[in-house]
Amino acid sequence: MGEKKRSSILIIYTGGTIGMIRNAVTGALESCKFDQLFRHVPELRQFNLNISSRAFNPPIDSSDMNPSLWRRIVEIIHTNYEKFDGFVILHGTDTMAFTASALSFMLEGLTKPVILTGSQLPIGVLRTDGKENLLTAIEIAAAKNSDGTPRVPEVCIYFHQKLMRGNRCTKTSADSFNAFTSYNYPNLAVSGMEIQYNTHFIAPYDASKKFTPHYKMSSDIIIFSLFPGIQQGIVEKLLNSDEIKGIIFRTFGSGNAPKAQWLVDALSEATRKGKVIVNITQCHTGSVKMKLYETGLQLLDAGIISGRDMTVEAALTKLMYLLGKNLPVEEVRRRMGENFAGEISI
Ligand code: ASN
Repeated sequence: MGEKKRSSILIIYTGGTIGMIRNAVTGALESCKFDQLFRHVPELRQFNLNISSRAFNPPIDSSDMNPSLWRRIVEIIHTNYEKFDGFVILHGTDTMAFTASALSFMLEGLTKPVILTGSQLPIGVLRTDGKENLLTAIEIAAAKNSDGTPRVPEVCIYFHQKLMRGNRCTKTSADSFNAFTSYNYPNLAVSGMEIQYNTHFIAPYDASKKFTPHYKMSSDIIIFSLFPGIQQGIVEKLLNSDEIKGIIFRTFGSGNAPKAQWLVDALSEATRKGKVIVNITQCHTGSVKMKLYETGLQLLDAGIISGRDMTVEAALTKLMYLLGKNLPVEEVRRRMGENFAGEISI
């Protein structure tokens, strides 16, 4: 009888607290090399897996993450796609939800697990959350269905016993181990003594999908958040700016904005000039419904499109991805409402 082939997992170490050590002079946490990080997890040898790694040199604090580094991650996955069964990305928590969202669009047609994880305490610290996060993320990346297909063929974040769809997550705590929440979509798995997969909510494996990595992301974009008392002059300057092609417009409640005529005029003028403005609520849960109130309806009339229940991270990176394609504006607006990678409830 032939032996079952061991699964192969590629770990991509980008940096983050998980791999940091404290500078004895300044007291601040600084990134360390991948080998040092690995020395703290001898348990990795106990896996019946082939584990390889690639590392950013130097590793970064995730506040320094940017589209060209997303491209580097995509390139690593692209060139190693056939060789590995799953990918684990070690990443700082601060911008992990942005990276997970961006990757969910850049890795079109993904049929393998890409699991991002990290930690709140460095892996060398006694009470670290990094070990459990890393070990379980690897287990999930290698998990197979009884027919040999991957259990979770999508971009996810695994953190503090929860597996979440990457483009549905937000970092919600700066200091709790339970740092991420997926408000508008159920967790894909929960790990206790066993890992309980919420199969119904996981993207099904589809062999007919063709893996198509994308590399272009446009940064001609801004997040703009409303607040009571926002000033006309400042808003008009922003909306008139020629550099800006897309705006994630953070509104109140179910997608409402003040009734002030100057605001409606400025928004209408901006959309008329070809800017793509996406309405995302400042609330954590629920969805934009612009037809519910007069204060939302006027935005619809101004040409603003509904981001429905997308996270800010998902809406932002989806717009970066679509604007990067140089499509006609109307097509960008239409496609913002389509579901690409489970980021939006239709
Ligand atoms: N500043 C760190 C980072 O995002 C925070 C962390 O990883 N917990 O890189």
